[in-house]
Amino acid sequence: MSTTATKQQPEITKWASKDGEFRRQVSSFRDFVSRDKNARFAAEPDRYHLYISWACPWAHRTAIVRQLKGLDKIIGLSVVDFLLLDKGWKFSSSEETPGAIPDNVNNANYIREIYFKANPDYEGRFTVPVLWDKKNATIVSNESSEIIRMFNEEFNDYIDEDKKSLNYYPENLRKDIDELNEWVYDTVNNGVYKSGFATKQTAYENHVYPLFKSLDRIEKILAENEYLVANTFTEADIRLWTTIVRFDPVYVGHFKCNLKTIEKDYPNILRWARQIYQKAGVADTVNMHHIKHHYYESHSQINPTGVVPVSNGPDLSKPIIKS
Ligand SMILES: N[C@@H](CCC(=O)N[C@@H](CS)C(=O)NCC(=O)O)C(=O)O
Repeated sequence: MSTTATKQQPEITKWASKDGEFRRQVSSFRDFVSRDKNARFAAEPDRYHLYISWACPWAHRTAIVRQLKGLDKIIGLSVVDFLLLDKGWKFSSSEETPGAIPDNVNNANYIREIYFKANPDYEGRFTVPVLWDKKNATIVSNESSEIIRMFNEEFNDYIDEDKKSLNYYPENLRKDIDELNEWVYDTVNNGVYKSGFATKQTAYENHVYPLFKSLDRIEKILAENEYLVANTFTEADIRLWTTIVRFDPVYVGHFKCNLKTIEKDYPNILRWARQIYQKAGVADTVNMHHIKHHYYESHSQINPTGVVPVSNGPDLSKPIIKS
């Protein structure tokens, strides 16, 4: 057994604290890729590699921005198996698990090996996404909200001309985007997890009602606007969207977020979700098999039978009806 395997790590199977509340760990690698050529992590083509899970909503954000900005040509991608079991995220071949992409950079079998390569004393959780720097052989960042900001701007010298002007965090909208991100993160992106992983009734109810209050608030915004902030497609939309895509097929049932559904009760959120799904490249980042099988087969404390429901949620490829 390797030394890394004997380290004390938080148990993957235990999601909630004693009080029944789920608390997400703060990401620990927080460096930034910079367009400045002298920076430690300077932007360069074929230097950085992105590790994701198609199932994970946080990793999904990074896959979307990589695709929209045309960074797929200069930033490599590995995709873990959808099953998250005791040793954490694992790599599989695409024959074993269609949609998986093995690690051809570090040749790891598990994501944890990448964390230990970057820091042999690492004691946190082994989460995706991970942005890896091949030159320094280390992790730049494991925080999706910061990886999408790097992808948005720092690689512009190396991408196609038509993609350079795409800016999902424009200077003049930053304050409004930040403000919206804050409550959407707390009550929606993380709200579904806090509801679903709660192990006490009060903990669950403390999060499920605010979640739907926020969805109602979002529905109102989208009744009058095409996008969340200033009628402009921004990172605020991308960050919320990965949760909405998973909402009906997974969170309604698996996480007990069942006061309403997107398909039946939120026509404007549905219209907006279709609009984003139909942007070039975005549909390629949605792997509903990985999404459903991850949640329903990995969280045995919630779904011990591992049976996966049949519906994929609303058909997002349908023509958009504007109300
Ligand atoms: N703050 C992180 C959160 C990432 C995260 O929690 N990823 C989950 C998957 S959805 C994960 O990898 N969990 C594995 C674990 O906690 O063991 C981000 O936004 O990048």
